[in-house]
Amino acid sequence: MAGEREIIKTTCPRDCYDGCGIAVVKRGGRISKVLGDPDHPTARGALCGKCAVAYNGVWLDPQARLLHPMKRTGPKGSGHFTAISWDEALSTIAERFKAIGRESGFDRIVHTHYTGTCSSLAIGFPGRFFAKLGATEAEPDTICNNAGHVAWGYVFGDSHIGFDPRTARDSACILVWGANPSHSAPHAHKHWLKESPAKVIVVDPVRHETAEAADLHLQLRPGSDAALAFGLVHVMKREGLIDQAYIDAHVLGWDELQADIDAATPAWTARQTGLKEADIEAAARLYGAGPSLLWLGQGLQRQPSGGNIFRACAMLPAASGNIGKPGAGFYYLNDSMGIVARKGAAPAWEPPAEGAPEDMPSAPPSVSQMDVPDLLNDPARIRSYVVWNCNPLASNPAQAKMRSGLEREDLFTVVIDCFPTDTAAYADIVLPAASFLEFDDISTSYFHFTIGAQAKAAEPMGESLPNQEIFRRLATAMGFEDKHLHAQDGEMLEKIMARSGTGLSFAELKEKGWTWGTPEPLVLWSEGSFPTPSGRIELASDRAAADGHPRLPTPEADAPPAQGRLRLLSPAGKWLMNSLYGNDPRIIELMGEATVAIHPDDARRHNITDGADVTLSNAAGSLTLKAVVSDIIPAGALLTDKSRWPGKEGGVNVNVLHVPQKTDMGESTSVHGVEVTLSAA
Ligand SMILES: Nc1nc2c(c(=O)[nH]1)N[C@H]1C(S)=C(S)[C@@H](COP(=O)(O)OP(=O)(O)OC[C@H]3O[C@@H](n4cnc5c(=O)[nH]c(N)nc54)[C@H](O)[C@@H]3O)O[C@H]1N2
Ligand SMILES: Nc1nc2c(c(=O)[nH]1)N[C@H]1C(S)=C(S)[C@@H](COP(=O)(O)OP(=O)(O)OC[C@H]3O[C@@H](n4cnc5c(=O)[nH]c(N)nc54)[C@H](O)[C@@H]3O)O[C@H]1N2
Ligand SMILES: [Mo]
Repeated sequence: MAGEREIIKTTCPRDCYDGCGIAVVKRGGRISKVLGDPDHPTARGALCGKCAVAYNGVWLDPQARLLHPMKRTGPKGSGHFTAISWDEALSTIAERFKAIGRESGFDRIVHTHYTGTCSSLAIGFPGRFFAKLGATEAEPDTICNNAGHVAWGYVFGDSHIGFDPRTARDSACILVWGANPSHSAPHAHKHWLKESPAKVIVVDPVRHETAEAADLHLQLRPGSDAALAFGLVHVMKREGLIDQAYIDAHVLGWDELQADIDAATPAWTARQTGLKEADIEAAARLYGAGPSLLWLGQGLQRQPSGGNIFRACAMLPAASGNIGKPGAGFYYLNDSMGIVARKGAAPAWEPPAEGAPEDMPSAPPSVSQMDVPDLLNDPARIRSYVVWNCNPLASNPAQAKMRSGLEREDLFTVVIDCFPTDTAAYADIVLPAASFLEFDDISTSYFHFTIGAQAKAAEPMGESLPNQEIFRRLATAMGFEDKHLHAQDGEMLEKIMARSGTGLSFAELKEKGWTWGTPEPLVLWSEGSFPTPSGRIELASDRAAADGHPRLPTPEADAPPAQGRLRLLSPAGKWLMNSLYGNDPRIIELMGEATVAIHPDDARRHNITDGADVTLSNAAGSLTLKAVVSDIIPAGALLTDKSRWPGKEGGVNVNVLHVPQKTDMGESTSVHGVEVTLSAA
């Protein structure tokens, strides 16, 4: 019926804390507008700026999307392809995989994936295929947050159970440490933080919008966070804000830490961090008095000593007993659905794989994303690179080395994406993925306890298909008949809902659009037992020691960069979602030219004026950006944004400078520890 208006409720599946509800407006059967759902508690009727633009821009634009399977016709990187049928694409891939398996073993097929879309089936189902194949996995979290996971695994036994944000109504203090909600969780910045009665403290080298709006901003030197954590606990102890009863019942290692805590006086901490003693004391008093929430950002652990920093920060809730009471808690990530279902171990995005045979090949060891640039250049270790749900040429470290590896004629590269990314230009075969507007799925937030339906609002564009359908077809092409590789979406969605603890079927969820996982706020960790070997919070960890780490967190701060060098931070920007949206013309306009913020003292020292072109260089590469002279960043540090499309920036983005140095724990990225020299271009 021409012109008839229809609203379809769905959920944003981006890798974002917010997890907004969406209202898709259709007219005459076509999507006319993608809006925030007015009834969704996070979205409140508005998408964030970037999604509002891109979901009504490139996501709806057939010119911008990948529409057909394609094979390469020009040199790698040229972007010359010709459309082929699904049958030809899948049989080409299957033949190459079988030949590689025969000649070298299936572990020479390396697949890399992350959170391009986070809805349950689209992110979880393809793993079944690669497990059956026996391919090597590039460890996904090592590009993002693995140091924090490993560290909090030692301390709390689980890094996927935090606090319920709804409990903030009972908080006196919220400490946001190394996260920038104004960019990475825009709705949490706008509503959650502003509406809670709590005082907000931000610990961040950058005076971002959330820091600007906070009651107290501790603008410390990057990498000095462990020293600050010890300093805060020192003051809490001095002021009688330690909860000895909680420690006696639930904490291991407190006594062993006393010498270091006593030595971390405000004067010492101020020297290590560059902060004022009075600010350190004020923060400790506010946090220690509680009830307090502690949010550790993913930016915080992207440092060479990110694991130690996380273990040091864990002392704050453990020592002050800010755990397991209304308004008190700590948070890194929430596996919202798993927590609600109280089923524990299996992540929510993993649909139950009934029908998986017992005789699956044992998985070859995964490789860290920090080793991928070298790996791609080593024909003995990799013959095929399969990229899905990520864009490594934009996001991975050592961009120049990534590119030279991708140029190898003998590397059979398959890229599955919705858009023709920089990485896709190097593929032998490109497969078009359907967008989240084009198939049913389930999407949760990793902050809020909301569970959302992803509802199909349009047919897949061109010949594109959802990830899960692509991998069912690939299984067929390989001759894999196992039932779990051919499970249908409807059946898997119902199974997820049956486990969800919400009591809803998928059809009911779709009707409502979204639901709270539980009607009332959850007070997490109130039982006081932790899934560690001792059942306590292990500030002292024998497991860490057995893995070659110190038994205890240490109060070290990173040394300031060597003479002439500066530390470059490249966290989440406002207009991109990792590299997503980097091809949207309006977004490109809104972002403007890529800039680097330089403190006035450093600018003077390097003879750089505001607006000048400057070149940043290190062993990995060099990059020219426009200087913004500003004290938004402390002296000794520089600030730019991550993840523009290299092809739109003359061939490189900030990751050309990203040295793949591994974090102290978890073999993860230490991108906020990158050091560069600075000169006028
Ligand atoms: N310098 C610097 N670099 C960084 C970071 C940093 O802080 N600084 N942060 C790092 C972090 S935290 C992360 S998580 C990584 C992220 O890095 P990536 O995982 O590479 O993330 P994206 O760049 O967003 O790439 C996701 C891709 O998935 C595609 N996609 C979207 N939906 C679908 C779908 O349904 N199916 C398929 N097959 N594809 C889809 C998108 O079009 C996009 O090209 O980047 C890291 N890189
Ligand atoms: N708009 C937008 N939103 C996003 C993303 C995006 O690209 N764009 N990416 C998504 C993804 S994949 C992720 S993982 C999250 C990440 O979101 P966040 O958890 O917020 O992490 P980052 O943006 O990497 O960095 C957050 C802050 O860490 C600070 N930081 C850097 N070094 C240090 C340090 O040494 N000490 C302290 N205390 N702070 C430090 C940075 O200055 C920055 O302000 O955001 C998600 N949301
Ligand atoms: Mo991330």
